[in-house]
Amino acid sequence: MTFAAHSVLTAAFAEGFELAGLTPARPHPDHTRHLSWVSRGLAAGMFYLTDYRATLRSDPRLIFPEAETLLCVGKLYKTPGPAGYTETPPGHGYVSRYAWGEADYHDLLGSALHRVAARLRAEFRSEFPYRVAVDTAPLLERSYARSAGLGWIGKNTCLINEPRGSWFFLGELFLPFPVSDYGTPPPDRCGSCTRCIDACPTAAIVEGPEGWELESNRCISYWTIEARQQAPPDLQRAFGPHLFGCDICQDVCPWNSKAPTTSEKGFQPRHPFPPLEPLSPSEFRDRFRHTPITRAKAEGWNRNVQTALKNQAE
Ligand code: B12
Ligand code: SF4
Ligand code: SF4
Repeated sequence: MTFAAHSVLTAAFAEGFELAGLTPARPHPDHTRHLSWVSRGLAAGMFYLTDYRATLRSDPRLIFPEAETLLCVGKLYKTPGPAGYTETPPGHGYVSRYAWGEADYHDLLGSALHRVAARLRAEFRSEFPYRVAVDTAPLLERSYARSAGLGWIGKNTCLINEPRGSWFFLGELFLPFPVSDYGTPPPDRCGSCTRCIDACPTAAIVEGPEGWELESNRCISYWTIEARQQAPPDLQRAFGPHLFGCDICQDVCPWNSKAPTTSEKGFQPRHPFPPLEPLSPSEFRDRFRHTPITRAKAEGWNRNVQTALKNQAE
C-alpha cells in the first residue's frame, strides 16, 4: 500500500518541524564518499564512524529492515541572543549555539518524531512498525536530508536551506511503506563563496578527491566535544575561547545572515558563556544534566577550560 506524501509531511509540520521531506530508504551514492573519508583517516578518533557502523551506513534497511521511506526533518535552533563567540566576555568561554539551551536535541526531536508516528498510525489506522533516529543511528543524515529536498551540502559540510540557513538539527522517521511522491535535492548555492574556508581558524575544511570535506583532526568541534585526549599545542592556540563545539564556519555563512530564530523553550540560551573554572564531576553533572554538553564529560570540559584560560592569558 502507498500512502500520501502530503499526509506524512503535514504530520511533521504539525509537530513543530520547520523542514520536512521524503526520500526512499535505499542505499545512498554518498556512501562511497564516507568510506573514502574514513579510509584517509579524516574521522580522527571517532571509532563509531570507522568500525562496523561504516558499513551499516550503506543502507537504512540494515538498521530497520522494514524501511521503505525516510521522513527527514529539520528543527531550527537559532535563538535571539548573543551574536556568537566574538562576544565572549573576559574570564568566560564559548559554548556553540546548538548546546546553549537546557534541552538535549536528541530528546526533543526524538519525542516529536514519535508523536508524528502516532499521528500517522491514527490516520492510517495501522499499528505499523517504525524507527526514530536523531544523530543516534549509523545513517548519512545530511545526504538523505539533501535527497529529501531539505537543503544542499555546503563547503563547510553543513546542510543549508534556502532561505533558512543551517542552524537546524536533523532527524528521521523510518517508515515501512512507500509514499506517493519523494523530494528532490535543491541546487548547490555556495557558488564561488569561500568564507567558511577562509574563516576556519584551524584550516579544517580541506579539498579532497571529490570536493570540500572536513578534516576532523583539525576541527575545534572534534577536539572540544569528541576527543578524549589533548589537541596538539599549536592547534590549541587557535581554539581561542571555545569550550564546546565551534560555530565559526556557520557564523560567517551568508545564508545564515537572515536565519530565522526559534521560540522553542528548550533551546533558549542558558549558558552560552560559562565562566572559565574547572568543575568536579558532580558539579559538571548538575550544571549540564540533560544538555548535549555532557558528551564532553567533566574531564574533557576541564581540559577545554584549561586551553581557553591559556589562550586568554596569551
Ligand atoms: C561525526 C559528526 C561530527 C564530526 C564530524 C563532522 C563532519 N563534517 O563530518 C564533528 C565532531 C567534527 C561534528 C561537528 C559538528 N556537527 Co556533527 N555530526 C556528526 C555525525 C554524527 C556524523 C557525520 C558524518 O558521518 N561525517 C562523515 C562525513 C563524511 O559525512 P557527512 O558530513 O554526512 O558528509 C557526507 C555528505 O556531506 C556528502 N556530500 C554529498 N555531496 C556533498 C557536497 C559537498 C560540497 C560536500 C562538502 C559534501 C557532500 O558526502 C559525505 C558522505 O556521505 C552527524 C549525524 C549523522 N549521523 O549524520 C552529526 C551532524 C552532521 N552534526 C551536526 C552539527 C549541528 C554539528 C556542529 C554544527 C556542532 C558544533 N557547533 O560544533 C559541527 C559542525 C562542523 C562542520 N562544519 O561539519 C548536525 C548537522 C546539521 C546540519 N544542518 O548540517 C548533524 C546532522 C547532527 C544532527 N542530527 O543534527 N560533527
Ligand atoms: S567547526 Fe570550526 S574548526 Fe571545525 S571546520 Fe568549522 S570553523 Fe573550522
Ligand atoms: S560560507 Fe560560503 S562556501 Fe561556505 S557554506 Fe556558506 S555559502 Fe557555502
